[in-house]
Amino acid sequence: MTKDTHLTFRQFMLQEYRKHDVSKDLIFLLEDIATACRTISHKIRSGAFSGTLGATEETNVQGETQKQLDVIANDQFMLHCANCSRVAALVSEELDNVVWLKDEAKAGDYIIYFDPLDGSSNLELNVSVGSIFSIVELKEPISDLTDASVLISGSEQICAGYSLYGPSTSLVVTTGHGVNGFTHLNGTGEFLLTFPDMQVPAETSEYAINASRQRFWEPPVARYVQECLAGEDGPRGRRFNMRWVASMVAEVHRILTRGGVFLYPQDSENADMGGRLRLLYEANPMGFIIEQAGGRASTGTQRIMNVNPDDLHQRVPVILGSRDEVDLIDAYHAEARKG
Ligand code: AFP
Repeated sequence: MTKDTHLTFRQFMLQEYRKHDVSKDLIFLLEDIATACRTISHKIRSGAFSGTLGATEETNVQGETQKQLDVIANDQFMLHCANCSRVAALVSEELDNVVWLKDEAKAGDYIIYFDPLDGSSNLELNVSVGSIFSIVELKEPISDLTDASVLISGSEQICAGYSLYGPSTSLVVTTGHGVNGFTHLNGTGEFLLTFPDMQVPAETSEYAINASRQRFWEPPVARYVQECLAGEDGPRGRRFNMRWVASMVAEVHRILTRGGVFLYPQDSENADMGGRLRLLYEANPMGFIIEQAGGRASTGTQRIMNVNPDDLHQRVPVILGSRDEVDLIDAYHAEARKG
């Protein structure tokens, strides 16, 4: 691979500006986010030397122990996102409340939601982790700068993306005109377009679920997995493969690359919280990306991007990936509701 045969991130985004009128401010903001991701990638790769792979003594608002790199990654996102004068507010998995960067938020300003380091329990294992982000453009000014004023449905997103810190560092972005994947070229430091127009195949024979939670599953999910496990002799008439990385970014990247379905459903243990994964900075951006690549993203009962948020750190059930599989799991939920 050489630089000459691949568009740089900036070249690609300027094409998007010409073709789809993507705002230049959004392009500058995405370049700042790309810088944050490059820096986080470097800090993860050097974490074993700097002694930063382990935990802090703090817990975040979710009650989860923060890793040192969770804090470092959060600082990078805060620093680089604040660079854009159109950003009015930042919402992070690692922070209890909204950080307002302005005294008043105007129509056209951006709200950025992010999980700076998803899957951080994998850090010491040298297994892939990632950052996830979502951007909403305000249609109306906000006079009352409270946490409640950024509870905006995922259908309002104008951009979403993630960076995957794996054997190479990827940046995958949608601005609502398909999904494009870039790879960080060591040496020049640029993200180059390596996976244009990513598509989730409609059909798949691969699913991802934390099977250790089987005893808590609700009937539609138990039924779906049971039928996959039955293989050629079961109702699906074919074998299914299973994967579980415990890092949503890695699971979504696999689904964008070769198809599949990912489930973190509501179950009897997490029902009180509404599920496991967070709506604003995990489920919504991943839902937008998967839909833009031709897949579907559902809670089992509704489209994820149509969920009306009522809390900054709200959790939701997540079922996303190849369209036919998500349709089938939704149909099992509908049948279960009818009894
Ligand atoms: P962490 O960021 O706390 O490691 O959580 C990762 C995650 O939110 C998501 O990336 C995984 O799909 C899921 O949680 C893993 O959950 P399990 O611990 O049940 O495997």
